[in-house]
Amino acid sequence: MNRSFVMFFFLCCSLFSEAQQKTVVLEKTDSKILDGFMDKRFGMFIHWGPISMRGTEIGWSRNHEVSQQDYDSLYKEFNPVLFNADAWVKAAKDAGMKYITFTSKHHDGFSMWPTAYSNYSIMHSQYKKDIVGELAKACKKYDIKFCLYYTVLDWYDLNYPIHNNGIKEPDPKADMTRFIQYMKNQLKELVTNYHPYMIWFDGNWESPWTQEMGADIYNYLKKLDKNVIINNRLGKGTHKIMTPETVGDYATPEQEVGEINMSNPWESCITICHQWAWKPNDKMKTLKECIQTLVGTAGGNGNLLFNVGPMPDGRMEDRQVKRLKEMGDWLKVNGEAIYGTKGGPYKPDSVLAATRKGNKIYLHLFKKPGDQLVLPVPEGIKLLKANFINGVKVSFTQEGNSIKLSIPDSLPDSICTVIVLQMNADTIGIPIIAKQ
Ligand code: FHN
Repeated sequence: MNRSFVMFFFLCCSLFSEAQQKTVVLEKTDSKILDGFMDKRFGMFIHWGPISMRGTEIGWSRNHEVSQQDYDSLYKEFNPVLFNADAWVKAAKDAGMKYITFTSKHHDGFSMWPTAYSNYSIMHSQYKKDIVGELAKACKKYDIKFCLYYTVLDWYDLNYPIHNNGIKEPDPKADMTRFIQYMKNQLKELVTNYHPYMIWFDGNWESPWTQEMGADIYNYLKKLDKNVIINNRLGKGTHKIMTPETVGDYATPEQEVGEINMSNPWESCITICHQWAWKPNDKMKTLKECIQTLVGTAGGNGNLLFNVGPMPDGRMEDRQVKRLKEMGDWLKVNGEAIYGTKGGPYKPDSVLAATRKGNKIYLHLFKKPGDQLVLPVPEGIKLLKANFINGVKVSFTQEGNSIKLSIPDSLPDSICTVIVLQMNADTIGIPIIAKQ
């Protein structure tokens, strides 16, 4: 076989394997790492950037409520002198949150760290400090996992073919190959300089982005850090659930509590107010809504990524910090029924959600279910003991596969009362039960 043919053959093989690498995910995140992520149950999402100076939505208000020219010049005035990373991280810690996911770059293309690959960054604002780096340091100090949001679409960078939300026709002068190299350069900076525990991708829905690009970036990141957790918004397709085509490690239902799922990890991202970025006088969720949202996600075997939008001066709103602290106070009493648990076995409904750990089932009552709570149990499962999480006994009877709990006139916690059921066996094997 002559030499040139052999060289041509090996060239084809290497091109094929490189092309292959771009289309399939080569090495998935270890399931033990994902289990550890799911045990955390509760994280803080933070959407912040120069647009907070206008109080309109990050990315989406560009060329809408705010002219493109005005939006793209905001960074020149942006100077959040009251930004204090320790204060933000402490607010998350006091809320009982175990990780923080921060918008390093949103759809407006503005980078909140000293990237070497763009002048459209925090280092070219009035502020000139590394916001991402400050947050990473504070998370390490308070033992909170540091995670980063990074957008796939970039309406600012001219190499990305769509230059504003709503534009359908890609710009023929754009260059996706150069844009993906820019993305890889920035992601390498973020991973090697800040070591994020998880990367939360977004913006995978526009036409220039393909499944192959998503798989290529996933493989690229795994070469940089095989343990970094990656959400399911790198490939194309639905965010709500994992499918065989999904590129990423977990599903990301948005502004809703996800469906119970014991097979695939998921995390609901939900705002404490209405807008992702700060909006003056935005309507904030009640404490009941906040806690029942958290319990509903845990009851469905998912995590809650709960979003706050800091103000233009760098502070989080007092009222939001107070609301988060109230959630933390509830978790101080009831945290064993949330952290490190699995969802179920009872499917969440309007009356209750359930979580479980070892031989214990935790019933989270959203409201009084009447004087009795009747629950089915599988063959061979016996209830040995029942008490409120504050230790007060709950009387019960069991007849075959049905247990009856006597519920007192008033529940110890009007927002969400937890009852601990001690069973005669490990509860993880109990299949999901939709109560009659
Ligand atoms: O367009 C973004 C939006 O601004 C926000 O970042 C949410 C958070 O999940 N994700 C996208 C909308 O699905």
